Amino acid sequence: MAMSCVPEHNETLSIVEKGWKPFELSQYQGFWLPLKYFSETMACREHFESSKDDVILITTPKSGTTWLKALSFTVLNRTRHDLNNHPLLTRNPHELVPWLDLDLYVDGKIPDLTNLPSPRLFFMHLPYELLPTSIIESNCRIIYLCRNPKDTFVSLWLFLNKYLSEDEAPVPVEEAFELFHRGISLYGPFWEHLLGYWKASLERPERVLFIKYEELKEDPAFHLRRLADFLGCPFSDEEEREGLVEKIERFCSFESLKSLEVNKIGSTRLGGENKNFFRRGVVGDWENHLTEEMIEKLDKLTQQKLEGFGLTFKDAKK
Ligand code: PAP
Repeated sequence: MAMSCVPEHNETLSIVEKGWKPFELSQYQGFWLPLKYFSETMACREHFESSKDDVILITTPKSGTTWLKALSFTVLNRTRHDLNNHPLLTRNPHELVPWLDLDLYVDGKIPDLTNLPSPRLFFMHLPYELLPTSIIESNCRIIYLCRNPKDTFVSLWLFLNKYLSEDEAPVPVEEAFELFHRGISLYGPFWEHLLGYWKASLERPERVLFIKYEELKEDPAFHLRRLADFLGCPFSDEEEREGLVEKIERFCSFESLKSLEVNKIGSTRLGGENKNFFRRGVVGDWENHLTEEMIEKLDKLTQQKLEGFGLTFKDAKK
């Protein structure tokens, strides 16, 4: 039975930032969380009981979440679902892999997740430092996907503007950029989000797989094999012979998913229109939206924040 849980954390939400429309963000332990879903996140942090077989997909918003969900779901369930009669043909990836806190701990109520088939596949945007402790303690697998900051910012800015109602003016790129650069963005600061998982992947590589969107784009088949190995279900010789890796690559490609009827209509449970999760799907679109000054500022900050940790991006347009 679902229990109600309304956590008393309001005293910790001292700073609220309204600029990143349509979500007001509140600072919590150094990160910016959407105020609207605070009860969901806190209930999940306090009550989620992880098992070591769980697989948790984590991304910074607009790093390719939809793609990672499609790939991971397909790889994990490949003996159960034939590609010719597959759930992704009729359901959006966000429907198949639930957002652990926002989809399942609705209004802070605690769901019963014990009957879900194993391995349970969930998704979150939470930074490593704010994960439910049971996720760390259970030693379950975490797959983290991130993307270069310039494309992430552009994708986020354009996506959030689509959420605004007709009477709300779009947020100008200059305003959104200023906030992002100051670290104020959904689940940001962006760089600290990356570093939390980057360090964890270096410390516990068998439990935390770190993937960059740009590298996934460059060689999806290589990363599909890496994903399957990490999940403990490597592609067999027979699957390799029949070209299954390449078939999954094509099946989950931007063009293929975007062209499906289900991804042209309808919305996710939280109100994002399915079609808005498939915009351009390329590396380097930032060149079409950012000024020279913005590019320089963001590159400089990224270098300052990440270089010492050996984390870099190949973000040039191909
Ligand atoms: P979310 O974090 O809000 O769930 P997410 O799926 O990460 O969103 O963001 C969508 C981005 O991934 C879009 O990038 P763009 O705005 O730069 O175009 C979208 O086009 C891209 N994307 C979605 N599906 C795929 C795919 N199969 N392959 C490559 N990129 C994809």
